[in-house]
Amino acid sequence: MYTLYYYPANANAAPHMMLEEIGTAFELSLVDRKTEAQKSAAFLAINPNGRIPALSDGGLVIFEAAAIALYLADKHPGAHLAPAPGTPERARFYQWLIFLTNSLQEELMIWQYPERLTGSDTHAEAVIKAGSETRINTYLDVIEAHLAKDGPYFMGDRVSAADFYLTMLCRWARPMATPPRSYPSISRLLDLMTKRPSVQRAYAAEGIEDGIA
Ligand SMILES: N[C@@H](CCC(=O)N[C@@H](CS)C(=O)NCC(=O)O)C(=O)O
Repeated sequence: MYTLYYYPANANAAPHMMLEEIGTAFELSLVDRKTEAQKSAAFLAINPNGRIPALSDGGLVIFEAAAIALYLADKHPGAHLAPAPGTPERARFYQWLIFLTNSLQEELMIWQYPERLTGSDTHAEAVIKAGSETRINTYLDVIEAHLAKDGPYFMGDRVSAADFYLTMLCRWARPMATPPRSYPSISRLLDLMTKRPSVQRAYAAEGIEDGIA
């Protein structure tokens, strides 16, 4: 059985929604950030980066949310959460999922925690945060243009792991001056995703009560 190591609405959310969508058996294991449990020796043995999430599947333990998402999609092909390997659609799917995790997610980390880069330099912190927010909006522009042309989902008419991933990231971006919800095609995708029972079950299980994205 799978165990997903999580903290509410952290980077575990995309794998968690996918586990619900797949309908497979899994259990949740809380890594309590309030007590810095992600930096405990026990959790560092699971993810040496001290970051959430991680997934265990029998003897296999993996970290990185996108890697977990890809693993789950491949292990459960009947759920159709990724196009078949070796196809042009799969290439396009890789493009979007890697863009989400490598560009948008990383930029969101900088935007949320600029002080991790700037220390006590509050002027630098403000500069970094503003520059980061501009870059996030540039990435959202790219996603919006794609979804407007070829949506409503990343892969057209069929939901995929990339849509769960974007839903997770858009929640984090809600406090932005120009948030994801102000983009019509992203908002349409979020409306579709937040209506899914799997998405609602995952966030409810994590104790999220202030809306999903
Ligand atoms: N690239 C990693 C990022 C994971 C990550 O940064 N997780 C955050 C929560 S969303 C975390 O564990 N933060 C705690 C910390 O940095 O100490 C992934 O996608 O799994």
